[in-house]
Amino acid sequence: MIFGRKKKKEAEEAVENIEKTIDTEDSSFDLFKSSDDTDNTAKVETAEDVAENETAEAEVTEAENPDTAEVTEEEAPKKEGVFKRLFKGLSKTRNNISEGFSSLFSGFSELDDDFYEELEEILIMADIGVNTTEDIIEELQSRTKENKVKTAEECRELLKNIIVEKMMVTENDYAYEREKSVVLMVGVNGAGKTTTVGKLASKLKAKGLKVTMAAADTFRAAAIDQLVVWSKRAGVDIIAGQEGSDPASVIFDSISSAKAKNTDVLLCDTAGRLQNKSNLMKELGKINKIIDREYPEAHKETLIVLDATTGQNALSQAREFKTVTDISGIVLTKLDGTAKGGIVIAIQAELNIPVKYIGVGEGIDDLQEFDPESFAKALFAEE
Ligand SMILES: Nc1nc2c(ncn2[C@@H]2O[C@H](COP(=O)(O)OP(=O)(O)OP(=O)(O)O)[C@@H](O)[C@H]2O)c(=O)[nH]1
Ligand SMILES: [Mg+2]
Repeated sequence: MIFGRKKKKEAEEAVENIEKTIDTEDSSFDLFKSSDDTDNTAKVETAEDVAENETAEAEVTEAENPDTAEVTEEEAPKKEGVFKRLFKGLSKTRNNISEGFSSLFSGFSELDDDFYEELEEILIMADIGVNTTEDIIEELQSRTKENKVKTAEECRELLKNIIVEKMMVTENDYAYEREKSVVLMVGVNGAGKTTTVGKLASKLKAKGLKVTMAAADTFRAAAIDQLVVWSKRAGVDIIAGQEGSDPASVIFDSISSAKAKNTDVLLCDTAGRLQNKSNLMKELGKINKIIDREYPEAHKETLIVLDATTGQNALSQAREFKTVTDISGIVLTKLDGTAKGGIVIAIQAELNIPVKYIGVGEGIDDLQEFDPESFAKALFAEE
């Protein structure tokens, strides 16, 4: 334990001050309602309650966890190349989309209306979305004209290029890795936030960065435990409070710890579900204010974690979050579990936010920086 009662008091006061400035009005955030929303009401408490709880920050380090090596070894997946993992992770989407592509490109001898109609159907079936599909088709029609392309087979490369151009991530989108930074993981429950914090911690550590996790989902004890397990797997430090403690004070303490230990990246897990949407938004607001005030020099990155298997619903979740917090990037998880991986294309084209990471499995190595070229290559079944 590194924080004494004096520090605790400081955190409580900081959080209290922030709370006073936050509007408590309810907003229309229906995505967060769930059938058991009322079950856990008593568990979330305010900053004042934290003192009574005597929140104990647990700092779990590699040294304190002798079983770290064991966990890593046991769960170490077979090392595979990044592209191979992506290729495998996209197999459901590829089966869906590329069989259509094959018959389209080999079945049509000329680029007539039927060709474009069939292409449109394939793209929409893969969840690329109506607007993005229309854009792609229009662009393809104009480029085939421009390049005097007459056969369907020649069209393939043009289509691939257009799809790659729709995806907007650049090297600059990972600039946070080169600065002292705070990464906030947000999203609805079950999207994959905690898992992504774990995978990302491991990835950043492998790049030689010093990472600390903040367990700011204090809503359920299981959420804290889950992140502690990931911290062991990734071999990084974690700052956690007890169940029911104030998430903003966990963030406050994590920032103090990150500064003291010269941490490069502070990765913050947040709750996906509270009693209701307004609590969740209020909590995010408090967390944001604490970061802005206590660590203004840090590069702030807010990643929204979206479950690709929820398809177009993921898009509306992102839109809702966008209304309450700045989002700098998207993490699209569970691409391995869907045949509609085309959502990757739709989501960035429609939201104008880059997909920075994709999840292609549950293992620690199953998070990838999003690479449009490799994605298109895997989609068009080229190995
Ligand atoms: N197949 C697959 N499963 C994933 C991926 N990412 C996360 N999951 C699984 O999705 C489930 C939910 O993930 P969590 O990380 O607990 O989700 P969360 O957003 O933290 O959820 P809450 O804490 O309830 O808000 C877990 O069983 C994960 O293993 C992925 O890329 N592929
Ligand atoms: Mg979680």
